[in-house]
Amino acid sequence: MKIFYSDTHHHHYPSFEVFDGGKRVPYLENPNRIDQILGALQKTNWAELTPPADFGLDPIYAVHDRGYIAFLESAWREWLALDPEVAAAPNEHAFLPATFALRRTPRVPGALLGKAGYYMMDLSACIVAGTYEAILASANCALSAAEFITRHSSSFILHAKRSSFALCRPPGHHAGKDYAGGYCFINNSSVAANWLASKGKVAILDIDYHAGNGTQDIFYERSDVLTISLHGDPDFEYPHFIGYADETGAGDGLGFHKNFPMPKGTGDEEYLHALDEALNMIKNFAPNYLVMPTGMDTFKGDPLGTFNVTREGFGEIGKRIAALGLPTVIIMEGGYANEALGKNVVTLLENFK
Ligand code: OKP
Ligand code: ZN
Repeated sequence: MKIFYSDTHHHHYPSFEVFDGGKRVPYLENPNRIDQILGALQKTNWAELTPPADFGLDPIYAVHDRGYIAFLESAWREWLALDPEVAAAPNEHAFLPATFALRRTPRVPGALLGKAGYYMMDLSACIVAGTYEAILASANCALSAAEFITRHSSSFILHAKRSSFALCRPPGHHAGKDYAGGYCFINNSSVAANWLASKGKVAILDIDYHAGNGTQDIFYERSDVLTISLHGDPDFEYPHFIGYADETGAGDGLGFHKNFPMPKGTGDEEYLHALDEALNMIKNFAPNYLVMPTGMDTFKGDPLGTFNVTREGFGEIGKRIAALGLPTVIIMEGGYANEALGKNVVTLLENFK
């Protein structure tokens, strides 16, 4: 199986994030996550690691606002120039605002901190020196994996050969057209799905524990991309303001978005029940391609999750999705139980090789 990976992600490693209550904690979305997954993949005999190609900025601008991307590109440099304390010890700092745009108007403020409060939704998408470089490499992994399935889907009979894995970091599904949040900056899955949409119908099935709010926003008024997310109910869980069952798309996109909010303690059986309903929707939509933002934070004991999905559960989830027989791009999102992460990813991927 083709796996698109770049070690550039190591350059994005903020020394902290800010949790609820203002608590500074070590950055949970850390490089070790991906190192664990790589380690597990390297023990298999089927993982073909490949560096991503450079797709340039156009496929990113096709999804994201140019002013937002310009902000991501220059924020760290501007912050360094503004604050001598940061320049003196850059590794101990991360760029974050403390004032947020509650309900936004089209006016983007001129000041760097004003822009930050406008373009960021929380205190987890910390920007450091290597962030911009890492988010471009991450998006290029997703695009390369998408391109791979278009090149190879017609020439192989076995569906297993028609899938690819983008080992993305930073993740993407919380990033909207013009905002960062939840460790996400560029919405890798949406960039890949939008790129694929020029070649056929696309379904996005988000199985990360958290609602894919960015992806929901980006495709909410489109009928050519079906978006589905299974997640912890935003009534108790991050991202709190989006991901509810009654959000089903708008305009042309009405009926082309579906959320499956689920309660704390959701285990394999309940999860698979919701998944079957999602899979039926995908069958009815009859897409040419499937994009699968994949988080392992539904795993029992994940530090950011409340579900009890087991490793066997991941095997069954992968089996049922692979049974759709669609050319599939699997894109790494969350999962923070680092020691279990590698085996969990491999268990899911085994179904697509
Ligand atoms: C990213 B992904 C909880 C704070 C939540 C952000 C979580 C982002 C999850 N106390 N912080 O979907 O795995
Ligand atoms: Zn998550």
